[in-house]
Amino acid sequence: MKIKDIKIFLNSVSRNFLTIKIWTDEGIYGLGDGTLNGREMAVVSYLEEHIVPCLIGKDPSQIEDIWQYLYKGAYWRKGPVTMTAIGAIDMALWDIKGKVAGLPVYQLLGGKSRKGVTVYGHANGGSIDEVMVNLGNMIKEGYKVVRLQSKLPDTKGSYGTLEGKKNYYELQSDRPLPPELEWNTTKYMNFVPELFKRARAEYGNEIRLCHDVHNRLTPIEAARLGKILEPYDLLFLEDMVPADNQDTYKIIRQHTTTPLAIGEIFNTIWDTKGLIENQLIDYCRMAVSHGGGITPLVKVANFASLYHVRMAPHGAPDLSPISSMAHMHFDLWAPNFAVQEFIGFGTPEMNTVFKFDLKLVDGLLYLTDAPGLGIDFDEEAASNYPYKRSYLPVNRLEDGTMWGW
Ligand code: KDG
Ligand code: MG
Repeated sequence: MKIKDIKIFLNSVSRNFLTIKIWTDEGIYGLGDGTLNGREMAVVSYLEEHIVPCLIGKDPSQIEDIWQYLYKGAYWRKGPVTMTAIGAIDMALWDIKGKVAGLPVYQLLGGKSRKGVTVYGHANGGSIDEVMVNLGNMIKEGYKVVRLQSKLPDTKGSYGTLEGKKNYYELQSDRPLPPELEWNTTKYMNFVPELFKRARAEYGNEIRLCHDVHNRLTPIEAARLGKILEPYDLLFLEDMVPADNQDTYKIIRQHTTTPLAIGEIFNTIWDTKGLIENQLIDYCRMAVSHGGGITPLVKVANFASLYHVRMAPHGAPDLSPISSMAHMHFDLWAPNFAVQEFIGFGTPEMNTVFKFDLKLVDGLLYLTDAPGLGIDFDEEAASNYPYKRSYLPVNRLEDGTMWGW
């Protein structure tokens, strides 16, 4: 079997998604997600100009060799654009392998380690009251783990909501230039404990809760937040500070027992190495798309398992349903999987384009035994939704200083 063609689709189906379809000479195809929020065209061009020509005629069953060829062979290793492009190819090759074998991908990885995938949903809101209502509804729906994010009072925009729209930033597709928002660490530090205090007072201690700090604190502020939140027993605090300097996590770790999660912007196992082997984190959030595919994520999981670090892959709305399905197979297999971020089954528009079969029962997602990744992509329906340039927001302190969003 040989790779005959690789097609690239960039569509704004509720938001921009980059999908690839690898065709073999035997009429089987595989699908991959190459979406890199706000930098989609860079991945398109990396694929079109630098990957596709090298793969035509290659044997699609040689997944490991193709991965090494694209990673080592480029000479220029790592980086989100390179690794997302490789990730899309890798997913599609696993999809093909599963279809050829007539088996779901989790079987090729070693079979199921659990009956279903525990997910965490998001309870967002423009105020604590609103988050509490959403949390209550999610508990009624059966969620066992919920992430809480609330808009900060008296600030211009805040992570988790989009002013009047109360929607995900990641789902917006109408920002031809990055909107500018405001950040105030003092207000945040005073406000967040109240959010979790209310959640515990109103819903008790059984529901598992988490929160995403989105890289907005300094190490010592992060250490303090972790300590303040200890009484509310979080499953994890995510992205307290960027891990460009992995040693900063030592400062946080020595002050708090609140579990720490990071990894959604990691591209290779090297981004995880120091954090995992020094036992500075508890959950690794690497994703199949931005982390270079299923092949390297399996290696990260195995490495993490030596240090009691568990996998909790990124599942924001800017990962396409193809990544979500690839995660499902990975999550079912990985012995040290913990929880999958899950934001629902997609918008009606998305459901005309991406076809898959998942069931959510009592906070666990269940997969069918369809071969490969178990997802299809309707090219014709997708062509109704042309790409629109769109950015994530940027953040500034009140005095105008650039900050992390
Ligand atoms: O594109 C950026 C998003 O993926 C990110 O903001 C989502 O932090 C995120 C999360 O944890 O889902
Ligand atoms: Mg995050």
